[in-house]
Amino acid sequence: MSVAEKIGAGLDRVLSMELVRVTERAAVAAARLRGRGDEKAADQVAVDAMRTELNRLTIKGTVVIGEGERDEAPMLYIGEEVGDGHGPEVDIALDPLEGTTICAKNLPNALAVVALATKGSLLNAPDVYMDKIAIGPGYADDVIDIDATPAQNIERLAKAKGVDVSQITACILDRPRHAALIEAVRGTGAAIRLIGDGDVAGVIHTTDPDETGIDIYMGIGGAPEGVLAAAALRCIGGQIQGRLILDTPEKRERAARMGVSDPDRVYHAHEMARGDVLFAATGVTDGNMLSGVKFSHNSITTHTIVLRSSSRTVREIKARHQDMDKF
Ligand code: VTB
Repeated sequence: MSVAEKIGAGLDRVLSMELVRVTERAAVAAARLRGRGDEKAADQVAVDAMRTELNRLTIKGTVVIGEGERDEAPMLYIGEEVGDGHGPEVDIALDPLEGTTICAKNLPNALAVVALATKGSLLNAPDVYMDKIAIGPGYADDVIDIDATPAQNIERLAKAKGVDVSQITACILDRPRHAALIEAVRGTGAAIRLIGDGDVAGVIHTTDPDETGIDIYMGIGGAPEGVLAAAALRCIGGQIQGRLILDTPEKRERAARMGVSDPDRVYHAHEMARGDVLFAATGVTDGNMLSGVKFSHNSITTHTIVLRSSSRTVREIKARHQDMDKF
C-alpha cells in the first residue's frame, strides 16, 4: 500500500497541521493589540504574521480571497503568491483578523482564519456583500432556502429539529439593513443573537448549537467571509447558501471580471469551496467555540480548530508556546 493510499486521498494531511501555525501566529500578534481601539494596527500585525508563516509552507499558493486588490493591499492581496514555491498548487482564502472591530474593542469571537484548497476550487468572490443563510449538519437539503421568507426558514428548521420555534436562535449581524429580517424572525417567536461583526464565526457556530446556542445564521455580510465559512462547512458538515449582492453596474462588472457570469446565482458550500479543503481558525478573543489567546509570564496559549474535508476530521488544538521569542 502506498503512503497516499494509507493516509487517504486529498491534500497532504501534514499540511493541515502546518496550517495551525499560520493562524496561531496571526492570532497571537493580533491578541497583543486586543482592546486598544486600533483596528488598523491589529489587522496589520496579523497580516504580517500570517504572511511570514504562510511563506514557510511547502506549497505553491495563490491568494484568491485576501486583504484586497493588489493596489489597495500591500500584503496578502488577491493574486499574491505565497509559500516556498514547492509542493502542491493551492488556492488560499484568508482573513488574518476576522473581526478587527471586535478585537479593537476586546469583544467575543475575533478569529485568525485561513482555508486552503486545490487550485481553482475556491470561488473568486469580489469584496461585495453576500446574502447568506446557514445551518449545521444533519438536516435534509430542503430545510432552508435563501428565497423563502425568514419565517418559513425558521419554522421549517424548528420542525426538522423537532422543537418549538421558541427554541430556535438565529445569529444576525447587528446592522440597520437587517431591521426587517430581525422583525420577521422575532415575529416567529424565535430568539436572535445579534453580533457586531464576525460572521465567519457566526456561521461556524451553527454546526454546534448545543455549545454555541446558535441554530441558524441569516443575513447580509461580506462575500469573502461567505467563502471562508463555506470552506469550514465543507469540512464539518452543514449547509450554506449565498448570493452576491451586485446592485450596481460597477459591482457586476467587477464580479464578471472575476468569473461570475450569473449575478443572481445562489452558491452552496460545495460551489464556494470545491475539491479538497483544509481550514484553520485560532481564537483571538474568547468566543463561543474557541478561547482567545492567553498570555502568561512564561507561555502563550492558543486554541485552534483545524479541519480537513477529505476525512471530515475536526481537531481542536490547544497549544502552549514556551518559546516566546518566536512571537
Ligand atoms: C461581516 C462581518 C465581518 O464585515 O461580514 C461584515 O462578519 C460585513 O460588512 O467581520 P459591514 O461591516 O459593512 O456590515 C466584517 O465586519 C469584516 O469587515
